[in-house]
Amino acid sequence: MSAGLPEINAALLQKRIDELALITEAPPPAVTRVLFSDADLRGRDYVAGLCRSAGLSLRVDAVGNMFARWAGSAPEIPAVATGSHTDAIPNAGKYDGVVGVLGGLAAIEALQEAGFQPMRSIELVVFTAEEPTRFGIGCLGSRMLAGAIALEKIRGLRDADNTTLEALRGRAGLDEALESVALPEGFYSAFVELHIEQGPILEKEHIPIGVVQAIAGPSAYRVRITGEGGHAGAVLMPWRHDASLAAAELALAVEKAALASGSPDTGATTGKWEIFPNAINSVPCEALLEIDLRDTCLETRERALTLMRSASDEIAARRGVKVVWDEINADPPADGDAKTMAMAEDVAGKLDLATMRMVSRAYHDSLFMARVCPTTMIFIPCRHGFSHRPEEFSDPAHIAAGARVLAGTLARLSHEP
Ligand code: HGY
Ligand code: MN
Ligand code: MN
Repeated sequence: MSAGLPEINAALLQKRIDELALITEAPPPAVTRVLFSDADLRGRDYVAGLCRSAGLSLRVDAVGNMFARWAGSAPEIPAVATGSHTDAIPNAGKYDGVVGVLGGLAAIEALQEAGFQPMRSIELVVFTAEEPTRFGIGCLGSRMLAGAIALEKIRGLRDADNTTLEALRGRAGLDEALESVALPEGFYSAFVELHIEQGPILEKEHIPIGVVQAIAGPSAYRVRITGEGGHAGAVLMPWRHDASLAAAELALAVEKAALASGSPDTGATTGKWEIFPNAINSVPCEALLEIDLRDTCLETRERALTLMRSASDEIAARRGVKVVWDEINADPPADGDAKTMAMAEDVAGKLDLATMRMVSRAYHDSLFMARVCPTTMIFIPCRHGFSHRPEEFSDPAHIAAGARVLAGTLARLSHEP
């Protein structure tokens, strides 16, 4: 073990990433595993099987978060946790989330094989629904673990087919009370998540390890625009109240507001559009938009939102349409824990791996785990920064290096008093 740190079985880790990628609703190389879909459930089973073979004890909570624990010599004190997610948005890649789950397992197995004996137990967490695809809200599982969402809001969640979370989790055989999900105070002593950067910086700088000092705070809004429909020929242009054109103007205003926020970290996307009746010869009477707005700074995020809302009011008045905004979620940013960041940097240094401190503009389960315990993330490069697309790629050597730094960090944290 050079630098006293175990080697990762990089080939086995890559093989598992490739195997999990074939459990998908979409034709490979795309990966799609939406919460509680057949692929999502099979993906969870695949990971659970690997965890059992590694001798970890498994627990699944009422909303599907999965916990695989390696008992330490002091099982009664708070454990150290790592993990990420295996769900994937439509037409995604095979590394987002998966690197943190399978890389976390590989780190535990490497420590086991090296004869390491943890004092604090080490627990791998597979968070349910990090992606917002099913219900429009991200980090559902980690949000609930942190007690960061009201249970009546959870019970009110419905997907596009009007299916409730309750019905879906019941079908997945999860019938414990939702009240049992939130973790008790002090349940974990620290959390470290391994993840691809989902941006181009590490690759550009030729740096193999990023240590995340801040995670952008996400917010999401559902906007319903109601105009007047009618015949595409008979309704003359000056008489129209076309909901889709109001939506188009609003989407451009969303982009303009993000660019005018005063912060380079403001990101705004109108990623979901539905037009009704969506017929070529009918003036659209309704438009439903979902807007994703995020920033590392709450103040500039709020500034962008204020600009969007005033543009929305102006468009509604000028076009004679009704615009209703519903907030889906609005979460504060999170900071990386200084001690845990320094520990990960020290481990990387012992492995002669250069590091850089980073901001994550993608959100992660770490955003909510930071409310539960000291948290940081370890980033690895991904090619051209591509993510949330089938071309997503991370070099097996980078994945193994990230898992090795994670193994060393978990080992240190497990012996922290
Ligand atoms: O959208 C995000 O930042 C994450 O990938 N769910
Ligand atoms: Mn993602
Ligand atoms: Mn992710």
